[in-house]
Amino acid sequence: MKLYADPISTTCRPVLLFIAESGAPVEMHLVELMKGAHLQPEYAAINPSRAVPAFADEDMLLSESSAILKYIADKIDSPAYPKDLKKRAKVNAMMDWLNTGLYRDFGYGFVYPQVFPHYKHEHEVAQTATINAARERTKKWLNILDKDLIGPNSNYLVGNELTVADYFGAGIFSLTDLMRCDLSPWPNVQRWLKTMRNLPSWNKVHEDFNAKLVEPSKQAPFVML
Ligand SMILES: N[C@@H](CCC(=O)N[C@@H](CS)C(=O)NCC(=O)O)C(=O)O
Repeated sequence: MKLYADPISTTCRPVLLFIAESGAPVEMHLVELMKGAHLQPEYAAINPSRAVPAFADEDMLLSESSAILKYIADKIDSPAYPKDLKKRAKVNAMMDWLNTGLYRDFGYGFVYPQVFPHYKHEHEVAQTATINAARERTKKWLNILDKDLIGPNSNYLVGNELTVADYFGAGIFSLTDLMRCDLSPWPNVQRWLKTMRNLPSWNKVHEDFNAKLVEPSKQAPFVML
């Protein structure tokens, strides 16, 4: 198995973290976003969307971090992607919730227009309106995640077992380091994220992200959550 990835990417870090924690036999191929390696024709042949991560198992090519996580977990028979139909459905639901709800508003609406020039709106009014609307929607998602989905009794996003949904969510939440977010209004989210940060491979997997994005943005005048 081969993974094409860049650890600065929010959608690559969950896969890299899961591989590191599970010991899955996956060969890492670095695709440096900052050098535009993902835009080269050789990479477009692997992922026509020109985005990371991409994955290969023999002749099968796969994109989408969520699908890649599930595939690797199944391939190595990991309990992180439960076989039980009902448990698996809950993990799938959580990953879709994160991907199409929280990540859409927090990542694409709030963080990326502030951090990446190609996501920034040309007109200041549109930029401010996008960020403000996404910030309010992000808070709504965080309230739901904190009170209804994790709640005071669960250790993880889906009950008390670590699943691929936690890896997926942790990638999105590592963006809170970049944006210097105060998560104290959401104590259950904070507690869960602390558990994920304590995974043995967390620091190593987040080294490049911290050095290339978090550190250089320490003084950036971001709109706060
Ligand atoms: N839905 C995809 C998103 C992949 C994605 O957008 N990756 C970003 C990095 S986080 C990327 O490669 N962007 C390239 C670009 O913006 O040109 C997934 O989950 O894998």
